[in-house]
Amino acid sequence: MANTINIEAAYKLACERYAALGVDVGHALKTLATIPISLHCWQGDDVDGFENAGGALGNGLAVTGNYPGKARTPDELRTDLEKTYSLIPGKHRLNLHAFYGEFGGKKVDRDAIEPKHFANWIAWAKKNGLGLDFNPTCFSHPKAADGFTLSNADKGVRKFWIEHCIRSREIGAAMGKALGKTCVTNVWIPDGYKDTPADRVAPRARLAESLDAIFKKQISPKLNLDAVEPKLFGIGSESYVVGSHEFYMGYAVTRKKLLTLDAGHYHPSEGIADKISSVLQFMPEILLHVSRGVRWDSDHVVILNDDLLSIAREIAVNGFEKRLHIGLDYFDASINRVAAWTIGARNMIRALLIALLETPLIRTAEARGDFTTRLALQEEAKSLPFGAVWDYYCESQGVPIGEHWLTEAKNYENTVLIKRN
Ligand code: RNT
Ligand code: ZN
Repeated sequence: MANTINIEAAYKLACERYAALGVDVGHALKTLATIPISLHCWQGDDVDGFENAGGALGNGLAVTGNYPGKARTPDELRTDLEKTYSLIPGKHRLNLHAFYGEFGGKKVDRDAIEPKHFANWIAWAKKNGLGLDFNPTCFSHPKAADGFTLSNADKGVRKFWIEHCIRSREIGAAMGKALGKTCVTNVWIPDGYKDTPADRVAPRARLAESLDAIFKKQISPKLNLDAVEPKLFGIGSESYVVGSHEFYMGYAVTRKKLLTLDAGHYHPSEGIADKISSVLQFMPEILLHVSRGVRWDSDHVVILNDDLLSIAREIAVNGFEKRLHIGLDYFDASINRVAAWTIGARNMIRALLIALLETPLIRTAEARGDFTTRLALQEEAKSLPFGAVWDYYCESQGVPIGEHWLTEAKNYENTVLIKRN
């Protein structure tokens, strides 16, 4: 285990170095501790859910890998999450999908879910001091098999999914109420065509109408906030996605909803960082799905790359942390799933820390038109001692420092996960 005295000595030196650049490290750490990350429950079981054993994933979501130890029950998923939270500094949240409800062995279809099916999750979240977020599950279901849900041409199918989404908002509100922490309920649907459509209009008109029906009932924004998630393409919807960026951008602005920006939902070379300051001109809050596409919307584990750092700096430098809800969204079944969560979450937090340590001198250089200094300081920042600050933060939050979290994840694998096969 790393030596506490060394960690603190390195931290002190780092503080001096940053102070010379006008950065108050202590203040940055205080801010960092207030930013929750919503961990996505679906990394723990490869987006299977608990409705029916071995439910077939479809609708453009693809998980590859067969690493041993995936959670098979809500209790196993909760145990894995507890382990994960113990390896991540700070207080965070859990993002649940509707098909992770607990239905007591009964067949409860999506249009019949109720808050009571999430009572164990709520009690568990309360016990662990976590906030909850929610999502209707509009995929992996016979009524989504033709690739259309809220925009389906069949009125009965639309009605089914509208009811599911209405109930999901109510569950979100029940979570918000029980925990005293606002729930964000995010609507994502897979609807789209593999090949060139003849009619691009009708499905979009139907989607707008369905969404209006879903959001008709007013719910206190203290309990639940609604978000809508656009996408450019998916597997099986390569040529046309009904809920495109422009569709939901317009919808969110006119209906006063949150827009969800998923890092994997745009052209492969297009990042979401630059979108944050644009859309926040026109809407009060947004939801982020932090993900990593590799050549496509592949949902790889989030790493500390330039995309992530750019997202984090847009949040931190502008003080947007109060207007942004940060969730992770990826699924990798080829590595230890507790590690997958931990790596992505620690990277998100570490990226925020690096961003919070940005010197104000970069901005002042820009303001006086000194772009030489701006570029020079941006580049020098890449070798500043943020690692020492990160180690100190982990130590002060009582979680493992550096790679020591991996020892714990491996022990957990050898004592708990391995027995599941
Ligand atoms: C799919 C969206 C969506 C899902 C989750 C499981 O492309 O990103 O957010 O990943 O709802
Ligand atoms: Zn997403």
